[in-house]
Amino acid sequence: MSLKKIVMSGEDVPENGDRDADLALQTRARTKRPPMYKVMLLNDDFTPMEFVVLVLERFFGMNHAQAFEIMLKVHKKGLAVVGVFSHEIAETKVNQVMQLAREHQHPLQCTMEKE
Ligand code: TYC
Repeated sequence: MSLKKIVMSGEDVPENGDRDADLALQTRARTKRPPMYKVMLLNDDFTPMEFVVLVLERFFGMNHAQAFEIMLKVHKKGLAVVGVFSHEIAETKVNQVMQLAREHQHPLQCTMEKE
C-alpha cells in the first residue's frame, strides 16, 4: 500500500493499486556519480627509490615526506594506491608515469583499476 493511503487511511481513499508509488519511483531524478579509478604503483627491484619519490611529487601532488612514505609502502608491500581519479585523469596519470619511466629506462609500472 502507498504511503499516502497509509497516512490518509480513510474509506474515501481511491483504490488504484500502487500506481502513485510506482510513478514516484519512476520520475525521481537519478544522478549517478561517475565511476572512479584507483591508480597504483607496483614495486620492482630496479627503479631507484628517488625516482619513485620524484614521480609521486610531480604527478600526484605529494610533498617530499608523503612521497617518501608512499614509495616505502610500495617497496615493502608490493603495490599501493597513489590516488583515485575519474577515468580520464587516471589514464593521463598512468601515461605520464609510464612515459617518464620509459624515458629514464626504469621498469616502473603504473596501472589503474575501477574502484
Ligand atoms: N624496490 C625499489 C628499490 O629497492 C624501489 C621502488 C619503490 C621501485 C617503489 C618501484 O614503485 C616502486 N630500488
